[in-house]
This record gives sequence, structure tokens and C-alpha cells, in this order.
Amino acid sequence: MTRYFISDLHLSDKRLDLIQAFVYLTDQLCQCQEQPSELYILGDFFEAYIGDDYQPDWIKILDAQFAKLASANIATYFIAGNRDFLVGDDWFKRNCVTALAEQHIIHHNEQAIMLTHGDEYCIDDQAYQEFRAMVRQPAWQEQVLAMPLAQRLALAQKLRDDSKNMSADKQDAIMDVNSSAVEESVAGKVALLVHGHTHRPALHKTDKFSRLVLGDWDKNIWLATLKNRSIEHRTISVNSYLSDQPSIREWQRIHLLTW
Ligand SMILES: [Mn+2]
Repeated sequence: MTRYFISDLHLSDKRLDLIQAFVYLTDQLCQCQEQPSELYILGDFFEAYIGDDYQPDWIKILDAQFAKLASANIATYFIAGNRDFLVGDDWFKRNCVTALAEQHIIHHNEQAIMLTHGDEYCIDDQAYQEFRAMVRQPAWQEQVLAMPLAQRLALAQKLRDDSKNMSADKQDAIMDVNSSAVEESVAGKVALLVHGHTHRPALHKTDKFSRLVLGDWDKNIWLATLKNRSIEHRTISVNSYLSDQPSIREWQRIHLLTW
């Protein structure tokens, strides 16, 4: 069994290059002989998701890729992030994707691994946690989904601008995970935590557990692969990945954890 992990792709109509990279990547996974395999999306797949009824062409391109994954027998799992918490039942059914709880534990070669988006650990950022609590309320979500599309698009834009403005004034450290919060949630339960959200790709090791932080997709794309007794985190620049010169389409291994 091979398991793949991605997060923080932030796909939108403004980044058709990243959508193309996702198409390439999923095509590659479908052609791969390493079956069976699973793909885990750990949040912020979309830059701003406003409801299952919003289906512009770029979303249909993504739908087609999920259909390919399903027919290649690659099971796909999804944990919502802070930008795509409005992904709903219609999207999951339409794309044969399984919704997972905020924190999900998998077992792989006798190793317990916790998967999460990771923003729940950013508790030093109080304003962010208030925002998070608000947008995850079912009542708030229902209210938003009842708005006309144009209004939802405007709201999504406003939330993005607010988040940018808020982040600009913040100290770097408070936007990272709080290590005590991580330890409390993980230690003694699992040997490895895999999350995204912070856009700080890294492999942190303590004597109790390891923590792999997935890279966000921007100039580079990132993919973690869990196979046998190792997890490997690789990256490649979007330009090289989409290039028609095979010689420069080389992934670089950044982190490797074996057990
Ligand atoms: Mn996030």
C-alpha cells in the first residue's frame, strides 16, 4: 500500500498553473503501478471554496481528475482546511472522495500516524482561533450557503483580504503551531503527525514523535509518499513540472523519515 499526502494547494482560477500541476500529478498517480494506493488531501485544497453549487470550468477540470483517481482504484480522502470548510456532501459524492474528521489516525506498517490540517494547533494566534471557531459553526455555514453566488464570491474575497491584512501585522512565531498543543494531542498516541497549514515544510523530530509539515503549492509543488517503512517529502518547481523537457522534470527529496 502506498499513501500520498498533499495539502495547501490553494487552487483557484488565478492559478491555472497549479491546476495543471494537479492534473499532471493525479495522472501520474493513476499510471503508477504501485496499487493499491490512497491519496490524502490535508486541507486548503481550494483557495476559497464557496459551495458545491459553484461549478465553473476549472472546478470541472478537477472533478475529471477525481473521476480518474476513482477508476484507477485510488481511494481519495479529504480533511477540510480553513479555506475549504464549505466543501459539502454533493462534492464528496460527485467526486467519490471520503470526508475525514478534523484529526484522523491511520495505521501503516505497525505505525500509527495522525493526519490533520494543523490550524487547530496555532493557538497563540487568538484572532485566528476566533475566526476558525466562527466559520466552523454549522449555523454560520448555513447562512453563508444561503447567500446568492455573487455575494458569496465577494465574502470569500473579503475573508482572504482580511486574512492577508491580519497576517501582515503578526509576529511570525504566533502563526506557527504551538508545540505544547501538538505534544498534548500527539504524544503517546502516534509516532508521526502529518499536517500542513503553516507553509513551513519541515521534518521535526522529538524523542516522543516526529512531525512532518507538508509544503504549500506556490512556486513549487510538494508531495509526501508513505511506503513500506518510510515517508518521503519531495518538491519540484511548477515550471519544471509543467515543462515539456523531461530532463528537468526531476523531483527533489527534501525530507525522509524511516522506521
Ligand atoms: Mn490553512
